[in-house]
Amino acid sequence: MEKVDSITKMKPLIIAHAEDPDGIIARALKMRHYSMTAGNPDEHIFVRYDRIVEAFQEAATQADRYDTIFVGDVDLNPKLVQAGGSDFSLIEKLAKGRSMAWYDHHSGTLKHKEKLEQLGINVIHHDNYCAAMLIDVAHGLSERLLQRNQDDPYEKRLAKIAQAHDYKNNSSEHKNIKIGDELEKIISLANENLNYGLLLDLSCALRDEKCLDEDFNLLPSWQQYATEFDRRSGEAYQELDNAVEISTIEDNQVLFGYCSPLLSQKPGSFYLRKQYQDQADIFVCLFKSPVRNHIILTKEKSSFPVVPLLQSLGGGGRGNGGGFSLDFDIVPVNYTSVKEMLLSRIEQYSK
Ligand SMILES: [Mn+2]
Repeated sequence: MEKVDSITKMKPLIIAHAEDPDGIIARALKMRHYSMTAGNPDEHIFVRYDRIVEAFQEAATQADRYDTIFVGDVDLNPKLVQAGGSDFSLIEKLAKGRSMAWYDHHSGTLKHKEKLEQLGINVIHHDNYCAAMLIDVAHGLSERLLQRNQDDPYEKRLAKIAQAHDYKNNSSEHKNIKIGDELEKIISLANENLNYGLLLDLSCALRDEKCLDEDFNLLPSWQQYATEFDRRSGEAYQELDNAVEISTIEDNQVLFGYCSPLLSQKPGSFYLRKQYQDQADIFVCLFKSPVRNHIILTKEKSSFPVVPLLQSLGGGGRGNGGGFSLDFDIVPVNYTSVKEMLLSRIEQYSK
């Protein structure tokens, strides 16, 4: 037993966002750096925003077996701050007596940077660089300090894919964005039914260079998932189009869509913003069960305070969008009341 424990202690516990390429690539980069060979599920916490507190509680139960914890691409939102009874108590429990680093680009993490640092957490935050890029830069720096100046082109490319995908706009079509879109199809398919095993397999395949070929196209064993997404997504996008409703609040046109969990989180919401950019200013994408985190985006140059609005709902984000969670499923019988609640909140923040 003791021997197993001492081996385990050398590996970090990785807590990273589970719902987009940045979070998955951030995990793969950490796994590569620490030569985490086996895909041991105990070493991995996959964070969905609608289950963020549960994810960090699970991390706290595992934490005794680790002396190092990494958090990647997770917004320290009000729900997470308040988890554990009093403000920061769950985070404090995780950080106590361990080395902990938090790589991120979200507003909530920046807002609480000082508090995290007081708890001994090393916060690596930048508004303009995604978590995977921050991790890649940090790894490059530590390699140089050890005078092992070996830039790894594969890792650099993965970080660039995450970066391009996370900062894409409606009009760009860079190859790295397209690769990110393909990865996102697999990630969305996995999240549709909380398939954390598939997310771990994907992270391991990215670590092992077994997901993409030398031109960074998906290898057949992974392409099959993207193909399945494509086969089913047409109907889901059509269903989303059929549900679109637009309301006027103050000077803003507010669009609502009711979306299949297959298109969680960015595929559905980004589709609405792109498809209806001439008809609305604010885009609310509400998801069907089991997804309980819902996305609100604004137009790219909008001055509407979308992140503060989301934070008032316990959620958060960065730039022109983010999400908030409800502790119940949105179903046809409560859809209208959720919509009314959001419209009144949007009205408050429009003034
Ligand atoms: Mn992310």
